[in-house]
Amino acid sequence: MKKIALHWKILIAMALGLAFGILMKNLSLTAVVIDWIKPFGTIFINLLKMIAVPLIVVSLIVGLSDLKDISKISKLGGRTVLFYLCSTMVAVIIGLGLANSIQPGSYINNESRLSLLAHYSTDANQKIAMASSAKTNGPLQPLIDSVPDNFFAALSDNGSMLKVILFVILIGIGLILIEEEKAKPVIDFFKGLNAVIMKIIDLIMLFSPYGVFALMAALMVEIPDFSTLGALGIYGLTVLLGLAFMTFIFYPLLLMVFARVSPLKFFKAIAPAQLLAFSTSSSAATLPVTMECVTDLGVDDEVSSFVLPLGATVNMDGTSLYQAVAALFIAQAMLPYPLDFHTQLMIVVTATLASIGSAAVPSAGIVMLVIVLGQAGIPEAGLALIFAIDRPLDMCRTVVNVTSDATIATIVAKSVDKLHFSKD
Ligand code: DAS
Repeated sequence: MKKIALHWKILIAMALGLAFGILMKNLSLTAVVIDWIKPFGTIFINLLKMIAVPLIVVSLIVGLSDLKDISKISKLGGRTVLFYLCSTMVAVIIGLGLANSIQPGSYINNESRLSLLAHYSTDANQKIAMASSAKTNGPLQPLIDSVPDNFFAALSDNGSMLKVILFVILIGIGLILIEEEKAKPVIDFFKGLNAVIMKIIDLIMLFSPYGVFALMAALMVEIPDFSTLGALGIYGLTVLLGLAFMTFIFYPLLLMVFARVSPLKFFKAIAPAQLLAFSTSSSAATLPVTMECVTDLGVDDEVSSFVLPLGATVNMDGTSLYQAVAALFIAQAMLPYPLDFHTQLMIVVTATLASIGSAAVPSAGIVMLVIVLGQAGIPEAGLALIFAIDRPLDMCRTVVNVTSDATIATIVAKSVDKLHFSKD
């Protein structure tokens, strides 16, 4: 209940922040908001940026070390991870496709864009300078750039997240390859640290209604007109369009092709899990109900008890689609040049990996978005632009995360003949 209460507090804070910002703007008291309210929004964004790198490092190591069991259940493990990775990459590519064609960031008029840049100029100018220098490198520079020469230096630079992720993946592989008794204490340490970091995220989220209020009020005061609000609305619709495509086109196709299962029956069976995912914004909180729903559907416990917990940890199609759209929206809104193909390819890789590292808790996706933005050279300050409307999108993308897990559990069950699904 606490999580749902926080839910509504955040949505109410959004509305109050919007009203308060407009009121202060009309009373010509914008300086009060900028000096006394906006700092709480900046602090909130900094808290999210603070926890992002420790979260990706620890949750990736824990996620990868869970794969250690997979080598034992080889007939399930390989195809499960393959389906998870493919569906996540499809989600990112759909997100990029929609964001490139709809161009939500272009709906911000130039005056608002300049004002956004003025408020976030240091961050944006740094990225613009980095991007122009990067242009002069050779074609294999990205490959060189993904190998850290100093892991700890990479940890301190959001632009080197792929270096951090590569090193962490090597640690995970090392943990899988060494003897069980040597790996266990290390895995237990990281599992404990993961629990601590999740608790820190819980605490940060307790502050989120105040942070969202401040961000929304500051946004209303700083933007010269409502074109930015309109652009935010189109950004939100772009995310929802992508999530709807995944839910009503992509997964039904997968179910019909790979499991010969009627999408109608499937959705009827998993509706309770989708509703809980929508109201809690947490795949982890929804997991017990997701397992119940797929069992009722006919998926054998042996499959669901392996595929779903892994999916709740490493498979977040809704989150990765959202991260792709959000990254492009911020780039379109704050950078004076379009993102080239290589940078967008980088987003596919980082968003896929970031969604593996995203925790199954509310707002995990926007915490991990820091990784995607940093690696793609997009100003992280843009988080302030989108955080104000993040919660409703989190509710929807969590539904997609859960739907994807249930879809793939059904397909894997069918592939090992553990699906006792009555045909239509
Ligand atoms: N709320 C996360 C989940 O539980 C998803 C996200 O934050 O993107 O799946």
